[in-house]
Amino acid sequence: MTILNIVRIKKEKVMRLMLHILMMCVFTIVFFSNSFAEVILYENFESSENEWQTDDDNVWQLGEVKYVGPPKAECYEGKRCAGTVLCDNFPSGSEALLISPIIDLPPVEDREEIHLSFYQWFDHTGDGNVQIQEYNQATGEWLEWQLLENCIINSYHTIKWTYNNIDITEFSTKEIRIGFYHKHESRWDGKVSPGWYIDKVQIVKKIPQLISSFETDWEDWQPDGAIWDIGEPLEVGPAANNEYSCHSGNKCWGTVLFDN
Ligand SMILES: [Ca+2]
Repeated sequence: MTILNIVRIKKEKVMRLMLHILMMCVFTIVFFSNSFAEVILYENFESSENEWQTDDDNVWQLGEVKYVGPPKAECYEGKRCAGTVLCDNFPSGSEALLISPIIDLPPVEDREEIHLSFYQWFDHTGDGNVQIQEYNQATGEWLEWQLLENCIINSYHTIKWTYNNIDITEFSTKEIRIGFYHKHESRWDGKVSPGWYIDKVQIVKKIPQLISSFETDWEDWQPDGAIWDIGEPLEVGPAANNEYSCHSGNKCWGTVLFDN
């Protein structure tokens, strides 16, 4: 082998290495630019200093859960959450709105979307929905509340804290407020219930991603109801086949992770 050949082979190896490094850089830039998320609102109600308000504080309250409500009186994140009376069932025939601070939604580009997400737990004998209100800069007045999503219709309950995600991209560039509306009609039997509990409310601007490891959160996926769950498979499923793990990592999706 001549010296010229040796130099040529080394040059080819260096070129291949540089091409590999270049491709890795391009992949990294594309991946991180796509997964970039701008958090516009993050509220877990852990601080008593916040700008949330209600039209009836005998119904919507912020603080620690006591006596009734989610299992073991646990909020989704931390020790405090929002709930329709934190230490008792809600009052019969009550109606109340929990209102977020004013939020400026940014503009979006290309495939960017803005999503409102929150965790909820409810055992409710009435109705509950999420609404949005837009500020009219021209008139200086708030417009009528608009329904975003019905969460509870005429009595329903969840087994555990569940995730909810709503696309609010159409309100991009608007000044808005989010409202959680609770309503209960007085019943002939006077029956009331623990009510509706909310925690970890977020508004995020990002390009939704198909790929997810489910190790930390639902990310851009969303369950419809309380059947699909994220966590460690226990008792049934992979565990029943002596496979005590997900395909990778510790968490995966499952249709009820602890039972059939
Ligand atoms: Ca909390």
